[in-house]
Amino acid sequence: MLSLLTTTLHALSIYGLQCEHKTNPIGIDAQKPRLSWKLRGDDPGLMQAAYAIQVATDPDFKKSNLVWDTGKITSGASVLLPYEGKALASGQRYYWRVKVWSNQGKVSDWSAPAFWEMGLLRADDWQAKWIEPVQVEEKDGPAYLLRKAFQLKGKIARARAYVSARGLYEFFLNGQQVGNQVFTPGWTAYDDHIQYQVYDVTDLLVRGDNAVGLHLGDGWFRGAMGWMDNWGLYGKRVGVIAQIEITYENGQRDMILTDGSWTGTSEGPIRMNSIYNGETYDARMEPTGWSRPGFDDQNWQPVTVAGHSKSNLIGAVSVPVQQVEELAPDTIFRTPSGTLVADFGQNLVGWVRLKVAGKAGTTVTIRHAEVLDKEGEFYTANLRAAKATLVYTLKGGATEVYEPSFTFMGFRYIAVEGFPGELKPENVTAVVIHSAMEPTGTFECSDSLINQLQHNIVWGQKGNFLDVPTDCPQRDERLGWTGDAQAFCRTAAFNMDVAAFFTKWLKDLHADQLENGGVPFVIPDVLRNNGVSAGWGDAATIIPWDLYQVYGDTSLLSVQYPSMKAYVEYIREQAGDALMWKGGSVFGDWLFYKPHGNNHTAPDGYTDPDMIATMFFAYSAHLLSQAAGVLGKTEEEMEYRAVYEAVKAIFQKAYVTPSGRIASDSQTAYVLALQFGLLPEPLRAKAAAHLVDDIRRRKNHLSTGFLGTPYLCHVLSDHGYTEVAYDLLLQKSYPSWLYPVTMGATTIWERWDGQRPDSTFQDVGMNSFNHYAYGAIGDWMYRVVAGIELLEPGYRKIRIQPQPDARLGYAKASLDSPYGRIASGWSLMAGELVLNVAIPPNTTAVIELPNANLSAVEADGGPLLSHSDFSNVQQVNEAVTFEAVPGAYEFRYRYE
Ligand code: RAM
Repeated sequence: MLSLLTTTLHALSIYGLQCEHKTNPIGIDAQKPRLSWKLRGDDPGLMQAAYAIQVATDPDFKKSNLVWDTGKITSGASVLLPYEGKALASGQRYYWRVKVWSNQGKVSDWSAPAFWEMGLLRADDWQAKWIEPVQVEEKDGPAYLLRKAFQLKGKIARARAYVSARGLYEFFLNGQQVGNQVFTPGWTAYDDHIQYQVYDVTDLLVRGDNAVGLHLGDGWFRGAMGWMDNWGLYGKRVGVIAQIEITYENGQRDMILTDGSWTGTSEGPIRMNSIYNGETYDARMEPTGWSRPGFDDQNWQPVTVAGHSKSNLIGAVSVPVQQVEELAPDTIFRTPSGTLVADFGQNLVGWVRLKVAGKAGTTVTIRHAEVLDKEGEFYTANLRAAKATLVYTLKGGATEVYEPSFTFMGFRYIAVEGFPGELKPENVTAVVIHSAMEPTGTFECSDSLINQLQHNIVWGQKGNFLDVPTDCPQRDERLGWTGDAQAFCRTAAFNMDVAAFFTKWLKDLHADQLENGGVPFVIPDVLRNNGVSAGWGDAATIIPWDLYQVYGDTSLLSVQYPSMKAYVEYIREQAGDALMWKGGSVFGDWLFYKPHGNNHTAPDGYTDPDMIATMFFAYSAHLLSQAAGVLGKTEEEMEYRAVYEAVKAIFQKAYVTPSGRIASDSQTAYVLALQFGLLPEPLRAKAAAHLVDDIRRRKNHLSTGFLGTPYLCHVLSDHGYTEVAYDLLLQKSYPSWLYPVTMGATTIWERWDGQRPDSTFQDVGMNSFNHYAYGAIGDWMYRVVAGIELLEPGYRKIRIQPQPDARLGYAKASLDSPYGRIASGWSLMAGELVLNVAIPPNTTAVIELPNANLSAVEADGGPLLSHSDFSNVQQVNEAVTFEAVPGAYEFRYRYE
């Protein structure tokens, strides 16, 4: 009895089963999908000693259904194990489960089964054809409806639909919209690959009469993207492909395919659709029942079959874009000039759901804005040419509910015109839309402004991770700027699980990489200007390396390796024998702080762009060399290390003085040189001191742009200036992170001074209020303030290294890592530091207690020295360091 009880108390179980970074994904193309799981159990020091995996075609896991049965494998591996069983078949669902043995001799039950389902693996699995409705080849035209009625002759056991579009589609069966995704099939480097989605439609089909409908808009495919007139960049015609595969209970199969027998019309309710400009919807034109059987489509026209390739169709890698949350307006009011405005209290991305009742033909217009101006008026000038307007015409009768299909807006405020009757909060709901990444991180501290900053960083991520990491979700841009993405990637990976999101985007990056290896400014590359800029193109090396670090994804590193290498070779070619990348930086340290007006004393934060380019050359060569090392490419590891060393030497010669001063003498110059390891040891402390001098001269203000900002506080804390880093973090006047917070920001701004203290705005040509790049400070808040750092990829080995500051009473953070939740939180009161730490199973940790005296540290209520879970305990200067096994711990000591 007693032993039974002990086993239950200390039960060992498994959770968090994932395949290819996703939970129960459907539509997997990988031939060897990779499997991950996490351990749960309260035995201190819990490690996995062995595992067994079973994969079967049926959840009963009968022997005859098994396609892979590893038996017991002695190994601690639990993250991204490639499937090694029998060949996987198109469209087949595979169930899998895991069992583990612990280092303490326990064995778990089999986990609850998870599954993944294969997509259409071969181009000839696609029997459907691309079809196109009769269409007007014009900008901002109507959306199209396509349909087909069909009969099914038996009871349905299983049905799947595989759907994609050149354009954006909504998919309907028998009058019902299928799935919970929006903006399908997503935005990829369309010339290279287009994603398709897979839907389980078993319950939506019936024996007898059925109908399928597709609603088709322009989206990113045909719509003009960017500020140039590039309408129709990927194709001037939109189209769809759909294949519904049915298995009857008697085992017979049927297929419903897009082909020449479908009909289509442009006479649907969406009269205008455009990502930037919005949507015009005439509800009087809704053809009732258009996706049901029995609908009279005799006025519709036959579609044409198009010969577009099917071999470029890939199962969706990206995280589905979904309606994630909803917000009601805080207030509805009239501006001084009389505009009727609703304020949702949060700058967000998505659209408004309108509920309205009125006479047929009444038109309601909704415009969107991020901010109000100085006079309290609705301000849309910073949207530039984007109209971001919804125009809805009522059909009349009962309450009508409308939300757009093929557009999104970045807004906090809406202006409503033509609303019949009084506009009440229940009439307008903001629907927040983004790639539905799992939240993985939390950060909180005693300072409410910093908490608001963290909130703003997270909302900047929500607003700009809409299938592609975009720069600004409101104006006529919304592009996948590479520099922004590399600056923010590590922070993003704390807040949410971005593994699949960036895996997808890196595939686009590789696809759109220029022939000479250069990486375009934006991915997908709609600018097509062959431009490459240092710090932007380096997304090719930085992001795969970051993802490898954070998720332990070695095969992603190996998939991206050719892209990384091509990029470094591109720079090498540009730099020539001199190894200096002259002219390599188009954007410099973008949006570094420049004082405005005449009454300033501090210089601006300008950094020589050529120097920046050579610094990134060195850094990218260094990352490539490290990647080569991980992948066992020893020769290339040596080769690129030599490149790194050579560029470093050239950099020092050209730009560094013997006193550790760097040409440009800007914060970013010191930050990049130190962060990228470009200075000889004796000059590092000097350079760091110059950096601090500059900050002090500016009265504790930063002056960095997109490239310097992510590393600024890291460099300070790495060189013993954590206090200065806190001075910057806590700074409330601009330029600083908290200044926008004091101005009521609910997201991160594009510019340090987007709105000045007198409420006037920065340059209207470029002033986004939802732009994540400067949110890169989040990484330092997690890694240094709270102290969650990794020592081995995937957080297999963790370092807990908080660096408290007495100006905060407490700070705490958590991260759901590939092995489970890591937590670190401290409080500092009356000179006593209390630190709580959680280390997940199957990892090890090094804990570093700052400012501690070994003999005086208490751990879990007793002396640290006699705690049995720690080893290698040492006093290293002011810190106490030791190794810890998985478990939860509390430390307490005088911190003076
Ligand atoms: C603007 C945006 C974007 C930046 C480029 C260089 O379009 O600020 O974020 O990356 O410029």
